[in-house]
Amino acid sequence: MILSNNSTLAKTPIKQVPIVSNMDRNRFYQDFVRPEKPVLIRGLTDKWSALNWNSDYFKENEGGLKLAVKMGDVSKGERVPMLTSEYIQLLELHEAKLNNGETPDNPGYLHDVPFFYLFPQFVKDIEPFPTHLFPKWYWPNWHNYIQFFMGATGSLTPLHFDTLCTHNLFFQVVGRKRFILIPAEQKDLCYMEGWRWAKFDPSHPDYKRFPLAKGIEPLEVILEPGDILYIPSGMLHQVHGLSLSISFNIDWHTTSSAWKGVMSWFKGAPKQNIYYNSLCLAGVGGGIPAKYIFPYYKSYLNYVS
Ligand SMILES: O=C(O)CCC(=O)C(=O)O
Ligand SMILES: [Fe+2]
Repeated sequence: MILSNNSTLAKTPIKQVPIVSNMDRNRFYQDFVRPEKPVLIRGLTDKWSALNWNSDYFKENEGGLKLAVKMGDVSKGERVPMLTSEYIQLLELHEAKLNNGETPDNPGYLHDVPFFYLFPQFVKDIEPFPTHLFPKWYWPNWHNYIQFFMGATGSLTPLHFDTLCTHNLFFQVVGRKRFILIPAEQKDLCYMEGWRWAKFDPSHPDYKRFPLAKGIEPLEVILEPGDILYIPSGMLHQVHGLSLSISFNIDWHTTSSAWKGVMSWFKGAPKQNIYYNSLCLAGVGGGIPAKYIFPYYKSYLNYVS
């Protein structure tokens, strides 16, 4: 019997990001940062009390400060101010409706907020923190560089790369997320619109509209609570919330990625990027301590989102 030719047309399974338990500094830089390979790291956050966060705990500790929740497409989006505890309650209600078979309205996405800078009272919940994975320049007040995400099942961040061409360590705290990653060198196959967002959607590929995208080689990974994902500088990523999810990242530079960021001026990066990347280069590469740079860099934490 001749096997149906369809079997040869079946999509090759998407490549998975390697998973390692534990990571020391030398291995991280040698095997992953320098060769720009993504990796999922387990076993470095086991002691975090943040893994048990809930809405009552936020209510007791947030001190009345409201954060901007993005409505609609996060790459554009209007913002609505909300208490963290109010928003998490809204998310819990949303999840209950989904479990009930209803189709609730999109509850918005708390996206890219400098949460631990605004609420240092929560820092103890993410200690001990694996600072050994970061360049030493970031060690004093490491929590100031964190950007925070809280969202519902079905939350989506469309395909993009991080605007300063930073490396990214992404921490999953509550719930699960799926990442699709595309190597930086394949950016031009993704139909970029503006500096960093792509028109191509790797989870619903439309090869008629985007024929060049047939050439991309995506990777995939699902993050569980306590997981850390390393995304190399310039790598594109699309992010799907698979449940109610709380996560955060730190975007950080090495001397070499900060240079790349400064030089991105010649590839069409916005001029503010050159300002922030020059500050990082002066700090990480030039040895100027963070306490002198941070006051100028701080506005990036609101600019990025
Ligand atoms: O978690 C998300 O929805 C987006 C994450 C992201 O784009 C990032 O960490 O750079
Ligand atoms: Fe990103």
